[in-house]
Amino acid sequence: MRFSLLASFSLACSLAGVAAQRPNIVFIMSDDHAAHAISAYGSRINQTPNLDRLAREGVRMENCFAANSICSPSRATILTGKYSHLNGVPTFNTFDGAQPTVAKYLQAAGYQTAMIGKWHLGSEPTGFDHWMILPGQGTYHDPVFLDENGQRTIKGYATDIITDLTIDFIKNRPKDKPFFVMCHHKAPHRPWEPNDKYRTLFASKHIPEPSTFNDSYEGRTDAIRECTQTVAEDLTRRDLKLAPPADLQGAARNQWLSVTPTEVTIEIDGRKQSLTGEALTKWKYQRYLQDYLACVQSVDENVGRLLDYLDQTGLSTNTVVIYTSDQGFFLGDHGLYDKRFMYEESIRMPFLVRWPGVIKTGFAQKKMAVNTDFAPTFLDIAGLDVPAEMQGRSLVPLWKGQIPADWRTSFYYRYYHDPGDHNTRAHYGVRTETHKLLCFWKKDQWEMYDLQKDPEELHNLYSDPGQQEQVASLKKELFRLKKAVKDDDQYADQEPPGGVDGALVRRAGNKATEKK
Ligand SMILES: [Ca+2]
Repeated sequence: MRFSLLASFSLACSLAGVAAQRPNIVFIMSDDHAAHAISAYGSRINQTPNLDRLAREGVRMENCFAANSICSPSRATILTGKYSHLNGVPTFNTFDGAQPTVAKYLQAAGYQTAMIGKWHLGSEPTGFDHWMILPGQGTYHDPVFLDENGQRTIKGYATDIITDLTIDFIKNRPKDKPFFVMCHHKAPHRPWEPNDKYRTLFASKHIPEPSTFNDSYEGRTDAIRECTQTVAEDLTRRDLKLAPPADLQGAARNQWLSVTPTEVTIEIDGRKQSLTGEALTKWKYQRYLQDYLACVQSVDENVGRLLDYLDQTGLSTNTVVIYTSDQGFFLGDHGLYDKRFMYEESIRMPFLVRWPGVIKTGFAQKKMAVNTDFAPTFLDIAGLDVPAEMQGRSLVPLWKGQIPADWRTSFYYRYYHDPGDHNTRAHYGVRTETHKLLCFWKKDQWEMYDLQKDPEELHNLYSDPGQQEQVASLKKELFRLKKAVKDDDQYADQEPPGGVDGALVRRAGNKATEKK
């Protein structure tokens, strides 16, 4: 009897010890930050020393993918661990906050939870002890934030402020609980407005064009020709930061800014020069990337600031820090900007993670991760079971260099927003470790790529007579996965009701959110 009491007491003590030691989770996510604009991922166009530090001190996931490459769907998938067709956010639909989320599970298990920054899911956040979000897209300068009690405008630059608010949360949290904070940057989303300190950082630099910048689209389906996300034709005067005539006001000014110019007059060494055609396209690329990369520079600086804060407070040793983006982005690749397509630059999410003393350091993991894995991973970090309804699995073993024997060698993708903002055709597809098959289902048009021989995805082999066995095998895998993830074409023809720019944006006022 005495022994058993003693045993119970020591068990209780050790459980309390374990509870106190549960790791904190700092999840930093930017918006539209392509992995190929991070030097740790081999960027040819910029340097990101603070993100590189995270890579050096932790693990870099080489093949982490968004299951539906746009903002709100990726966010809904990260919160629920489920594909769009099961979480109800295939495009820009209001997220049903009554459903289970990883924040709710962590909160119920004793974590202090917070959501700071860009939310873009339409409904008020649930499962968070504290939240402070941008309405809709929010603004880069002097942003309005909504919280549990109301709203306030904070002077300054969004990326700096979101970091400040994240640090404030960590500072003021109850110290007897582990914490989980989602620090979601607005940057580097369009319209790519840099902080003043970085505005001219890339102005005098020539940014090399990607090798596929002049892709002719030969052999591809109609989709890439029909989309309106090209650098050559679809960037607006607003995107290019062209100054409207001083006398234009209100609607007329907005109208002027939304024009996609076919001729631009610039001044070089005091002489005016008119740009058209190829010269204009090249100039547009420079303007786009100069501002995009300047926005990334602020993100990198602020990741460093957060890492420094964790170091100074001694929190680093028991805090998992993750950096990712809600999807990738075309940086002139295939002549495009934006995301949406199932091509590599769009679906690949940067994913860096540091967990001192537990996972590898300076290690690159090539096995495939999907954003459905994030929620199960957070639960695993917290020592919690993963509910069966979640469709991904924990990435923690991969970070230790352990590859479960049944780890995925293919993943399923589905994009719905057609015509959407960029006339991008709906499609689904499968990516294996060596190949990719895409189906633009509304037109029954297909593309197939050999990723080993053609990593830039320039040669559509779908109709190649020598590839029919490969095509058949990929089709079989595609429909096996579609069934396995319970995609019954729930949203193939019709979207669920509601949008992400509704009530919260109305509450804050239209000026609190930027135009897409
Ligand atoms: Ca995004």
